[in-house]
Amino acid sequence: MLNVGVIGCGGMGRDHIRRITERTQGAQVAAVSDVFEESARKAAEIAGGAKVYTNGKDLINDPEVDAVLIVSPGFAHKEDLLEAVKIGKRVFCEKPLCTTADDCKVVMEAEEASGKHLIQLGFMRRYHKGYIQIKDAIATGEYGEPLMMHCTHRNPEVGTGYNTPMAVHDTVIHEIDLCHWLVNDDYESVQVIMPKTTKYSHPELKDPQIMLMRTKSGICIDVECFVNCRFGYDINCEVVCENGALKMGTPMAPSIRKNAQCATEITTDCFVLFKDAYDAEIQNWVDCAEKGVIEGPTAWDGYLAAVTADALVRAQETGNIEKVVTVEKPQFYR
Ligand code: ISE
Repeated sequence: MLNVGVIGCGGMGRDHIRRITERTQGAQVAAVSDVFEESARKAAEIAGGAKVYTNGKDLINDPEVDAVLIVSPGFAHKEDLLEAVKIGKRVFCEKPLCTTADDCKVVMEAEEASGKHLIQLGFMRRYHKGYIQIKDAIATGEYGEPLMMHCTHRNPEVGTGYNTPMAVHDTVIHEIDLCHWLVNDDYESVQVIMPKTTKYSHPELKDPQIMLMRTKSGICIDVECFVNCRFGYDINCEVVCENGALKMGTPMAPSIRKNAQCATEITTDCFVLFKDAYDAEIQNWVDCAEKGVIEGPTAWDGYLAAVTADALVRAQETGNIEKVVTVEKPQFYR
């Protein structure tokens, strides 16, 4: 049984605690921590009475904690990641790895120096069946080389605190990770095109946006990001290859005929659409602990996502094509 310590007991933290307690095989939540003690106590109850900490460092160093799950706000990740790596503890960290590319690099270098693969990053879409089917189909070689990708990332609405850069950091960050993983390539440059803004937006948010990314081998990716689309949480992906186009299947939902209409429901909630993916990523992380490996997204993926996101935010401001400049991918992550 893997004893997991969870740092961060907000909504997402409680969701992971519930998942591990109710659905994950071979793991249990042994300790939780939150700067707000009351939040930690409430979360500990979900796990049937886990130990309570108000400091991530103490939880990480608890000898009864085998592995750590970091679900605190992004700005707090670096310190806990470095502490876990220092003592050789496995850690699952929700996105982002850190809030700046420089901090991501520091964490990546610390992991490399430890000589052990310890960090998995929470880009759960890699565990979604529809994307796995596309990746497997590309790998057969039957469709030739991927040339282009068309993606949409639509949210029904966002709060008034959501601004233009958040379309990159909060939303398209998923496609940044997913697209390079699907085609096994890294990014070379990005650009952002701003269409007419919807009346449902506000002065701090340009919505929709079209984000363009070019990979090193020349694959061109367009992502329509539209976070006030009003009609649903609508995620689509098509990879156009030399001998065929692979479009992700729509979620399994009945098509209902009524009132002279034929309709299929679109969910409005990302946690509903990706529930199975979240379950699968945590199960995979737990299963891999026994083998001492990381199969999911790594600290390199977190670093690449941060550098690419920075370039996209620059492109939002300049309207130019912006280069994605990373350090060379270390042998350790190849
Ligand atoms: C949120 O953080 C997510 O992860 C959702 O997948 C995304 O659609 C939403 O825009 C983000 O705010």
